[in-house]
Amino acid sequence: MSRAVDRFAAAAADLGVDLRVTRYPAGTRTARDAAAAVGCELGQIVKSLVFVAGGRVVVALVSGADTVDTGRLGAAAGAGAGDARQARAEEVADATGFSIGGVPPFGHARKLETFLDRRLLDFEEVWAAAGAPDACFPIAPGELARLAEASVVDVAAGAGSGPTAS
Ligand code: 5CA
Repeated sequence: MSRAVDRFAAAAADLGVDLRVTRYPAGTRTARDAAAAVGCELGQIVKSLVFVAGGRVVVALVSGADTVDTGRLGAAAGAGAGDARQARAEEVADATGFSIGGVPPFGHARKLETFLDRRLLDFEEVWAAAGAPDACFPIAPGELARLAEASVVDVAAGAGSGPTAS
């Protein structure tokens, strides 16, 4: 588990950033766990969710308070609306190199197209997983978008002016 955090820290260092990773013995596997451990709002936790859209693996970074509208994500990824589904656990591990609960927002085993939901920009600081289900780091959302080379889009259910979630 520490190895995964080291791998993520090395990936961040390769990008020229020195992130402040904190380990939480109580665990940060879910967004709720992470918010409780960090002591921040649920909305400030970044969920790094992996999807398969139009046959490609993509990453959606969304607030812990939100869910992804797969129709919007599919459209953002240029797949047919509705042609996006959440990746299975083994697909997540294969594409990112990390296990569910610890998947970081960047620094993946393969370069994956990444979308950051605009709602995250409402916060000054957000917290994301750092490779393991007990490790998180704080970051300004704009900096997160830059490091993840993410497109800023409205993919949260109910967000923005996209099609209504069914
Ligand atoms: N460490 C926390 C906060 S940073 C974290 O990683 N949260 S998360 O939301 O990004 O990761 C958990 C997510 O993994 C869940 O929201 C859920 O969408 C997804 N997930 C959980 N179990 C499975 C599974 N068996 N297969 C695919 N996805 C899963």
